[in-house]
Amino acid sequence: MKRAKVAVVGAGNVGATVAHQLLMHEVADTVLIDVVEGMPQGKGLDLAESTPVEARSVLMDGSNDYGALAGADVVVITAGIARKPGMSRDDLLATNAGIVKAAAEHVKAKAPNAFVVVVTNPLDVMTYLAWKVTGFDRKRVLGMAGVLDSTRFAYFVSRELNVAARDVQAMVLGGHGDTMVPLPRYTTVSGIPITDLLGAEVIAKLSQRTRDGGAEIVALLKQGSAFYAPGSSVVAMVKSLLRDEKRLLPGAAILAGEYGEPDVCLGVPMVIGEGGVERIIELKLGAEEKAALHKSAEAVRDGMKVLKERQFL
Ligand code: A3D
Repeated sequence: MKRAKVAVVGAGNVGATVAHQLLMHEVADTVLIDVVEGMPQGKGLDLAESTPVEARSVLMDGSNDYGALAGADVVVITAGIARKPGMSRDDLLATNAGIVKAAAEHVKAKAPNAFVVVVTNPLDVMTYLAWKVTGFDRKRVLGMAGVLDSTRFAYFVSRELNVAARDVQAMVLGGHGDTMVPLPRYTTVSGIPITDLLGAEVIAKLSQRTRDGGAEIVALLKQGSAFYAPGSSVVAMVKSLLRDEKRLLPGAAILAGEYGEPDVCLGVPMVIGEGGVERIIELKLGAEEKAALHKSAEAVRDGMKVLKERQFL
């Protein structure tokens, strides 16, 4: 059987962490692609040299040449500029749009059958751009944000209740930003909704910490942004794609009217398998949740407007 191949565009903190976790979980042969001369080759070789001691049977490599995309089953796009303290996600938009557009053009030309998992911020807008530029079926282009936002929410809940983190399942929808929509009703500890376990005030506090989760880490690191939990979140999605796990995860999908939102990219629950985004689950939202999701979609549309003004779309 042919071994799966993942190409990770952008060999920075998130890209290298994704590659390391793909190695540790033996998911696929992996190539890191970056514009910095020698860096992806160095990280690729360093990773490869750990395979004997880790007893992992995967090949790891690095390249400055987008030709290395050839044969990739999944392309993870992490190339871009990371958010700096005090910088809003939207400040990143123009710079990262140029980088993602170029990467997506290469994917279209060199890996026309691949799934694309976008990580570059602002996430929902960049995923929409990658979808437009590749022209791929919307099932094949997805963004990673909801898994990260949900694992953060789950972690905060687990600490608050002093229960095992693995027993908490959280659901966070919407755009990856200040307008994300944590859903306490659909967040459970071994099936028990947290609304039965925690007071409204505490839930509101944990939801806000989740919304600020990225900024909290940026402020602590002083340089760069989170990469361990983002790396784990990307690998969960890649594994589900390549192993046809059919996991139901929150992810950024191109919507065509689901949740009443046409032509936008937004975080929704999705089933991920060998067909890509095989299904989008439409939850029955309350009026307040619906309004919050719509506000989130409008924030993404603001970013799309900037892309149009600057002729990226
Ligand atoms: P960083 O460590 O700076 O890595 C980015 C890499 O991209 C660098 O090595 C650059 O050299 C490389 N790069 C720049 N331009 C190109 C290009 N044209 N082709 C190939 N490589 C290029 O950043 P990071 O890894 O911490 O973050 C990467 C991106 O992911 C940023 O946009 C972050 O904001 C974003 N991010 C998103 C999430 C989400 O949950 C959505 C989480 C964490 C990071």
